Amino acid sequence: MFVQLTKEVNRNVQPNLILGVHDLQRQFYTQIDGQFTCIISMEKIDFNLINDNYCDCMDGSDEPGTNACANGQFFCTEQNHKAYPNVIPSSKVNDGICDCCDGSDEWLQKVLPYKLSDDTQDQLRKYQSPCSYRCTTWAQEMIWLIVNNLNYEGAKVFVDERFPILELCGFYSNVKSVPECHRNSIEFAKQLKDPRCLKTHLKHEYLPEEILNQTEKAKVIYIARNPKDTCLSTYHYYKNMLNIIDCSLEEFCDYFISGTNPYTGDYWNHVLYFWQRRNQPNVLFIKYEDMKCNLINVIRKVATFLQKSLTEDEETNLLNWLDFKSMKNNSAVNHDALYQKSGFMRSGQTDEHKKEMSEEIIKKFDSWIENSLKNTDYEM
Ligand SMILES: [Ca+2]
Ligand SMILES: [Ca+2]
Repeated sequence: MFVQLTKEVNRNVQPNLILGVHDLQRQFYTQIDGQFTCIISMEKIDFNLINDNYCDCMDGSDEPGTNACANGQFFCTEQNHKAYPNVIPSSKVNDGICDCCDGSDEWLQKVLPYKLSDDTQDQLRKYQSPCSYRCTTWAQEMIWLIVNNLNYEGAKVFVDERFPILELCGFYSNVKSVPECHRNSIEFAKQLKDPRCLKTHLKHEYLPEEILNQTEKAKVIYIARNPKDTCLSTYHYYKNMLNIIDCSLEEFCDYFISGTNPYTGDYWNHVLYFWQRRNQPNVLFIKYEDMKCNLINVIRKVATFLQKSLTEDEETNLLNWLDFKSMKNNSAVNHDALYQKSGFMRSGQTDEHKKEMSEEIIKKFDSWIENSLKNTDYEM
């Protein structure tokens, strides 16, 4: 049962039109003769009524990105995270609390009249809008736990405080509302005790020379992801979180392929630099897609690389830790109910680009990939 809100509403609050949509439902949000067909209740409405902050469809499907429809659901822009919810009730959209780890549910950046101190927010693990990016990855969590001898108690601390992302101060240095580990990431990393875990997306030229020439004892675990998915995820992050771009996906793909991003440089320079050094004793090269297919295998590789040995029980516990959170938070049950079928989340985890990129973009990518890999032994 879906109920239209009768309160006075402000139409035409327009977020990104496709905000709040599950990857597998994006295909429905295509304009045909200026109209949109409600997904389940099938009424035809004007396309401009999508996300205009008023519930027009009986099934609520015209308001994926707002809280206008009762019983609606909002899908976070980043839908691949194991430790955070991927879908939340619409009532939590723009309520001033960051529910999605990428903050995409708080696109109005509403500031609540009461402001909890940063310490209190940390303690409660509840963060107020404007949100900072808090998504983590399996990799960050898994590596930290292996390095720290499976210290599950210590793993309750916000992951970016345990495992800072070096470049974030470049984006957040003047933003008071984000935690210290983001605003002042380099200084924050300096004061951590050994063994330190540091994460970065920066091109290798920006890394300390000692790491690259192996004179330091530091080890590098490099995680490569399919360039199309990397491009898509970067697009959403820059557009919806950092708000530093305002272009179409197609334009961003051209930019990605051009290799001129000042932080990451050319994708293939980035990946192939470490691929060619994958047999060095201080480098472990992993593909993101392998983590999805065979996590236990990757856990074993990482443990061996870090000279840790895990018993069978410890391996199982670690797998459960990573998996338990996913079971608890990814709302698979909700998805199954929504699609009246099981298994959607599983298929939605890889090759995300196929749902958002046009055939033309994919062709462009494919020929760029083929050309770039001509004289290499890299396998996609
Ligand atoms: Ca509407
Ligand atoms: Ca919220």
